[in-house]
Amino acid sequence: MADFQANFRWGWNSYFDAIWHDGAVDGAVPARVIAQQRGFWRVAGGFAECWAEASGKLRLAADADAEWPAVGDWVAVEIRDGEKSALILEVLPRRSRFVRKSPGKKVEEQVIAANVDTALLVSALDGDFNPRRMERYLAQCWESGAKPALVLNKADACADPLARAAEIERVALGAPVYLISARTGEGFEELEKMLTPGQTFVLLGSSGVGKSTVANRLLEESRQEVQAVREGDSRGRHTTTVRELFVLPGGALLMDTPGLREVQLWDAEEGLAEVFADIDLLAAQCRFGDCKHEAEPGCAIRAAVGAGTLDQARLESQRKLLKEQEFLRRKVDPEARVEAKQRIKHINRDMRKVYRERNTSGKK
Ligand SMILES: Nc1nc2c(ncn2[C@@H]2O[C@H](COP(=O)(O)OP(=O)(O)OP(=O)(O)O)[C@@H](O)[C@H]2O)c(=O)[nH]1
Ligand SMILES: [Mg+2]
Ligand SMILES: [Zn+2]
Repeated sequence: MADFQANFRWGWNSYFDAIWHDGAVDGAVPARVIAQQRGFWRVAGGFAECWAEASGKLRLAADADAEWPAVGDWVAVEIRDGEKSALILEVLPRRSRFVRKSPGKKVEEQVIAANVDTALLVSALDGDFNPRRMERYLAQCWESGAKPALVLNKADACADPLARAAEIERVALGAPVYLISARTGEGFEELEKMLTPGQTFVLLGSSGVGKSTVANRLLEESRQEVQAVREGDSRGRHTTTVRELFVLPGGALLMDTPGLREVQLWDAEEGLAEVFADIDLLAAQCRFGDCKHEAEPGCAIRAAVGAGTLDQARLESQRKLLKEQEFLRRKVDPEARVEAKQRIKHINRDMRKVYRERNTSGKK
């Protein structure tokens, strides 16, 4: 019998409880993957924590990258050597998953964070601020099944942080925006209110935006290494190299991640539709159904750009991202793509519904 009480500390909930009872593996206990290193996974649960290996059966079954355990996954493990090591038997179905293109030439997806409830999409208000990049993160987030929260860090290093926040609000379309400084602690009270115990959060963003500094402040200790950004362009130095899941003093779970080099959108068709919902709504008002928003009369999009209610850059950003999607689609095996999509689809829909309801009821 698994020690569920101890698992709640690691984010166990009724969703996984139901799955566990449906197909419980004999003699196995649930565990959460909290770190990963070359063929080993650090797992935590009712038995404290230890390093685990993949069972022979899992090795055989996991032919695609995305089927291997990822940080944040709940797995069924067999405990060995008096809780000194474990064997991972299977990966429980994921509630949400952040994917990216596998490194290298292979066109395959790789899971970078699993079972995240809310993604903290971090950007910094120093030299490297870029709302267009935020759109990519948002698309990826909507596609993952996690909710987004936009975090603007380094408020102390910016002459007009409120103007920047207003700029991001236009991209956020209702997702909460937090203005903070991990250096001074400004804005952390608000941020911490959102970090509900038992919920899983991931810090995502480019290198140098201060993800690990935020993590350290939330952990109330210097657990993660931090390094100064480059002088010229405020870019980071890729200080954090592994993904790791921590329990915060308040009971929420937080994953720090290495800075993303470039967000390669992976199959984010639905995510993109969410991110640019404002543009699609406008397009529905164009006189012609097949309006290209170029020189057609009665174009609602051009009118909005002219009136200053829609940023031209945002419009271009949408086009660029859609083109990228089209490119990927042509490269990926269509059958694998459909299968992967169906697995995540219903989860996505439910999450968005919850999110919308919350949004309209005025809560963050
Ligand atoms: N002025 C200012 N500097 C900050 C703030 N937060 C972080 N920094 C600095 O930004 C630099 C990068 O911080 P990190 O926490 O290492 O950034 P990171 O996002 O974890 O970077 P990677 O691990 O490379 O992805 C460090 O010099 C931090 O001290 C802040 O709120 N204000
Ligand atoms: Mg870091
Ligand atoms: Zn138009």
